[in-house]
Amino acid sequence: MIETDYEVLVIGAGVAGICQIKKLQENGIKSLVLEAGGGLGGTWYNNRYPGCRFDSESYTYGYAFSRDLLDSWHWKELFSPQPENLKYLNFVADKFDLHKHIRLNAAVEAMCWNEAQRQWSVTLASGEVLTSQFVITCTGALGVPTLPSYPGMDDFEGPSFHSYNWPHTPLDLAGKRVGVIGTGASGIQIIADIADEVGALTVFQRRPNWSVPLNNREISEAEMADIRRRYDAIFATCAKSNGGFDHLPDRRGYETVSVAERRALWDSLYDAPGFALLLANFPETFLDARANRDLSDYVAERIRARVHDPDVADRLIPKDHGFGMRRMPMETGYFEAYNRDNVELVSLLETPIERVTPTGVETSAANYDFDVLVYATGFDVMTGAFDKIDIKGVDGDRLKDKWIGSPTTYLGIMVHRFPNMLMVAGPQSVSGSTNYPRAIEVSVDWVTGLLTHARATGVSRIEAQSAAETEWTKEVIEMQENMPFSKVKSWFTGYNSNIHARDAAPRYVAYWGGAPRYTKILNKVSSEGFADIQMD
Ligand code: NA7
Repeated sequence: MIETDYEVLVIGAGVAGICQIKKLQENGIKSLVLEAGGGLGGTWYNNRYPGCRFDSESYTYGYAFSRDLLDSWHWKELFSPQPENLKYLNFVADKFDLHKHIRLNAAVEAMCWNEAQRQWSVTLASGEVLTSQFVITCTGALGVPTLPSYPGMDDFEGPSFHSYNWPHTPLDLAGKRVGVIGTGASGIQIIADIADEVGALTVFQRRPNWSVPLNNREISEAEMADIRRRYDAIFATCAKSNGGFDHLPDRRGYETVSVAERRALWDSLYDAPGFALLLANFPETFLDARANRDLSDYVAERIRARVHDPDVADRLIPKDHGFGMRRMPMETGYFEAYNRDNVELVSLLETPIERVTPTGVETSAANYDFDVLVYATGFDVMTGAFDKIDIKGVDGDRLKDKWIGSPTTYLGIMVHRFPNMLMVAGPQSVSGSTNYPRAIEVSVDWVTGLLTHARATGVSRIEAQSAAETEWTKEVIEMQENMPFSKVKSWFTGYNSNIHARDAAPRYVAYWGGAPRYTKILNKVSSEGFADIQMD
């Protein structure tokens, strides 16, 4: 029997929620996780598409909070695939006996702040209402998929779905005619993975993305033993890196090294694992327009060398943004897929989709027939999960209304007039811009520290002050505007072409000041006794 009064309700049992409930239980806080899905794991429970895997080195993605956990898990690949990642998260829940603190199939529909009782009423889809002193949202960054609005989408006769909703039961694609719309991180993983299995694959690409090899491989027992010995050093590097990765930039100075030396570095980074070419490069290649052009030219050359048809290669090379200026998908054999006879690239910039028909897709130039149609068309990022819940704070103010243009927060963790609501990996935190779990653990510890502080000092209501929220949001905007990609439309800058209101202006949904700066700010706030938070 689930009790109705909790000290803390956590929403979401993904990477953040699992970590958060562990820390709450450790501190003896009466708490429960409410998870909408039929299993824990969040992103790694939901995304079941072929080719779905980490772009972060696996050993930097696992939790760092327990030495015993680090010592008992073997990452089998440098970039672990979805089924293994889900297994890992279940392993964590088993190991720390967390399942009993997670309620599945418990979608939260509404949350209402009760000022007199100083508590939240949380309404589930079933109609059940739970009350809790605090709510911690762990609702994830990319969990609300968005579809295009082409006429006829409902008429397609075969299976059609968003990449996030890929069927959980096996879908046999052998010999099938498959259409994939979208070439972001998800689309690129799918395309490369299924190209040799399907009968015919048609890729509908709007704006091409820069993409470089993931360079995945297996991790042997011996290498894993070595990783375990080096864990402290690995996490120390992640803490120093702006993106929270095991890659640090080359600070020799772009202009001080010869063209041949730059080329040698780029050749080695192109063949190195993960985001090396982006993060272990000269910082100037990201920050300085000329250096960025040089690197973009280099990567374009590598693409041309891999794609046999020069026209196809040209269509795959971005012209509207430089290397690293949008979230870069990582690939394994993606460009080679276009050398296959059964794979065709359709550029929607040249021939846009006009409608979906019962048998396929009609562009301005041709009709394509499919057995299966996949929409890898992205997400309502960062704020989407909040908009799905009717969140009412002081005097019934709606969070959705407050965030209508762009969100405003204090540290990406609290919102003025929404007392006792804390967000882990929320909008304007550093999570959206970094290696997710590294930032999550920092936020979870901070949030848990705040709650234990409130508990110890007999505080029952905490609220970010309005001025502090304004200050933080100003910092978030400033950091984004300083980014060389601030004018490039992508989810990094809060755009989504499939949501009318999110296609006109940038939104400030992530903190771009880097993980070290963010951590330093959080530490300062807690060491100074949370001065910007009203506590009573
Ligand atoms: P992304 O990165 O947002 O990519 C979505 C892709 O879908 C992108 O290529 C879009 O083209 C394309 N798209 C979106 N809407 C349409 C319409 N209406 N018509 C045609 N093409 C469209 O989402 P992903 O799922 O790939 O990756 C999300 C994150 O998951 C990723 O960043 C990682 O953090 C993990 P566009 O570029 O907008 O022209």
